[in-house]
Amino acid sequence: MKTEITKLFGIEYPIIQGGMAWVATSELAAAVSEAGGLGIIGAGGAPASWVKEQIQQVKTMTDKPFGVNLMLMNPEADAIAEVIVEEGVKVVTTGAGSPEKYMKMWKDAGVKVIPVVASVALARRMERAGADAVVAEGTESGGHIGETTTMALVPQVVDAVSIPVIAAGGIADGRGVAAAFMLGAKAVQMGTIFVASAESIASEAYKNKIIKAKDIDSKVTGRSTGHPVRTLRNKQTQEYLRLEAEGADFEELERLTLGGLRKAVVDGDVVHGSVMAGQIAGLVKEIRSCREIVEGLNAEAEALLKGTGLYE
Ligand code: TUI
Repeated sequence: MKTEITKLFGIEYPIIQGGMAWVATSELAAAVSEAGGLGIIGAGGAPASWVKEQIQQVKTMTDKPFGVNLMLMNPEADAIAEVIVEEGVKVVTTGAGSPEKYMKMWKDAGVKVIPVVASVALARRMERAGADAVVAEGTESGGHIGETTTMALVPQVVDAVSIPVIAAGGIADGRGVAAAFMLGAKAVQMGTIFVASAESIASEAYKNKIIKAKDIDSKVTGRSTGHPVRTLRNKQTQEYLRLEAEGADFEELERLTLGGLRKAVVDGDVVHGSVMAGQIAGLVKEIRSCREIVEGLNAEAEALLKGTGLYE
């Protein structure tokens, strides 16, 4: 399926991998890009030196386009923004804030800028600031989230901006991709399904927790602190939600989750760690290669959308 987004990035399929902290390493990004989607290195909270190494590694693994996600709360965000330019990265996505202060530097260097937004207001602001497209990310997503569902957010963002919109949140099969296209999206971004892919470096325990998850198994912690985060329920979420209900202060809650994602992804501690995943985890039933995922979902969506004129 060719769309404005496949043309903008020079990719085969309108499928983008989320820039997930700890999980979106060179291995995953290269596998998704090699499969014809857009692989993304997730800077998360990592130092700029790590991001630079990962970019250099992906270049040795694939000649296809790939991107970097800059999580804007990263203390080294300024340095990473420069690494992106120095390394000639073609596409950057951003999360958890507004990338306005880097926009001129990136645009001058010919980097395509795709902010992830959770509201119409931020989508509009990003278009005015010069964004090439936006990812409209619904509250079904894993990790740091906004309030509005994908079903409600995507068509409202599509109507509000004239740049292409990429839908994210709650998508993990061809039906989801087709639905996103019906809402006006020109591509999808997915995270959870790629965490559970063969090439993902996430621990077996993390992948198994996604495979075993049911529809109701995710919880949102941190609503009281203004940083809502969706993870699969475990001892950590239980404890967090109990403390939050008792009115615990920000520092105490932060202590509980500090280093939690690393614990789950790298150490495989899915009991006390943060198992970030979306509501669609219940639909992910097996571990597949990135190629099987990208080609499979594209084929399913194409069959469903045939004759709609929503792609070439
Ligand atoms: O960024 C994400 N998802 C993330 S970031 C992350 S790392 C993290 N770990 C623990 C706690 C907090 C973060 C894990 N998952 N998605 C993109 C996204 N951006 N979702 C929502 C937003 C967002 C929210 C508010 C973007 C901008 C914003 O306000 C910006 C402004 O200036 O108004």
